[in-house]
Amino acid sequence: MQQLHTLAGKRVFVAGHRGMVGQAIVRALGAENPAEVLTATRNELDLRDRAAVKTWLAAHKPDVVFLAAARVGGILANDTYPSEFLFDNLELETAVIRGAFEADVERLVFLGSSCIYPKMAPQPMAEDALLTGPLEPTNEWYAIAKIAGIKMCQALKRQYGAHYISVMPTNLYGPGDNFDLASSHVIPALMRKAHDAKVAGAPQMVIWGSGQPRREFMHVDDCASGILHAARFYDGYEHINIGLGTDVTIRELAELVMDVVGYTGALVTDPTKPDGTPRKLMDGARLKALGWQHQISLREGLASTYDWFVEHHAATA
Ligand code: GFB
Repeated sequence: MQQLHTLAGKRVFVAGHRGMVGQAIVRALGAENPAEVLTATRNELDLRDRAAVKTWLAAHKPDVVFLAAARVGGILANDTYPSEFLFDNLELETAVIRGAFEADVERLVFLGSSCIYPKMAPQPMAEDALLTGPLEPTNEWYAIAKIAGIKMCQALKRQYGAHYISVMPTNLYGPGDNFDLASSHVIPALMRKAHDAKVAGAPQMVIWGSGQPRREFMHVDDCASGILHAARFYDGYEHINIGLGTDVTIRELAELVMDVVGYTGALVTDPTKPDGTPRKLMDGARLKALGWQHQISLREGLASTYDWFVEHHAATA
């Protein structure tokens, strides 16, 4: 496999290094021998502020940028705060992607999400399913912002030949995730619910929706390795999926989480909460053809994430 770009010896800016994916990219970058990994906290730099980002990039001169910063959240947060999910992400993408280009950043990797695909996209979802049908209404605001980010990279590539690419990870989980029940994704929510129910000796725990939707879940360290692989081996105009090829129902996931946590109560569904897209399974053939393979099974990943949760959150739960 021919390596197109190197990270070795480069000044690499990870935008969003405090988030779950940003943290995992920083961990994974260690093995790539970059000259320096650059980061900026939210207090140091508001990534939505185009002038501030421009000044920061001019001062720090990165060669490579990973854009892992975004306003993100689970199905309820997306559904409740459409304005923030749309505006914050558009502002941040414009400031960082356009700013990087103006600052002569040679390589940029923009991170999106599997929700960019139409609600009823054929499964598994290949890259060319983009913009072939209506989006899932609970997260169309976030999806539109992420599609715009893909288009920003494509516009700069088409007009100026920029080596800017977009990678679309499937649903992620792992250490550093958000475990707040109102804003989190399903895995941290179920982990917290099962843990709290176990500690309280509660007879049951509740899952949102019907339990029937299917999702594909990837450990964030696998995702970071896929992102770095794409950074080195992919320079296409189209975005590239990062998936693993298997999915489970939310009920199956809940049962697996309960098993990992050691909670033996009953499982109850709450039909007043949204199901979202019926199925989201990625076609990861493009990245696989470039020699990448995920390593961490769902059970193994859930077990290590639960260990992390117990160490970092459970005491305050
Ligand atoms: O992870 P999640 O919030 O995101 O929900 P999406 C996945 C499924 O789990 C939905 C169900 O069918 C939820 O109804 N679910 C069951 C729960 N119990 C719970 C719970 O306690 N908390 C949560 N959060 N879900 C998001 C998008 O969609 O996925 C974003 O809104 C983004 O835009 C992200 O793309 C990856 O997969 O439905």
